[in-house]
Amino acid sequence: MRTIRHSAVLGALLLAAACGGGEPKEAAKPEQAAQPAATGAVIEVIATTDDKGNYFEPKEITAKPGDVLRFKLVTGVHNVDFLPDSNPGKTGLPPASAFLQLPGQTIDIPLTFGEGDFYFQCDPHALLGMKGKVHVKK
Ligand SMILES: [Cu+2]
Repeated sequence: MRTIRHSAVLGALLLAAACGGGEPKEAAKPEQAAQPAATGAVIEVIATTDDKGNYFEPKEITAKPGDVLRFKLVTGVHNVDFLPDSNPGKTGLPPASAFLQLPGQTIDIPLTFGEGDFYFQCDPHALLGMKGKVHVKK
């Protein structure tokens, strides 16, 4: 009788040890579907085409983790892509966005993928220099 009870207690302890200590895993979030949490600043970046070319303005941004980059179309057809090739070693990058086609349309990208320098581009105009960088630091 005593032995059985001890085994049960020991088993429970082992189970607790096995379950404890792990990092809680974050559930996968739907990409760009949810409204960003209103904890950070919203930083507007325009995407436009004019006689200077195709460009983001500003093209260099400093932000904090949790801020939101709001890309807003002025003219032209543009997207936003945090290309993995331009961001070696970075994880959790957002997927390439859909194309903005209507003036005033926006895409919000919450800066939830860590600190550091992150490079983005408009895919069809990257070779024409439509690129930008966000420096994310607490
Ligand atoms: Cu473009």
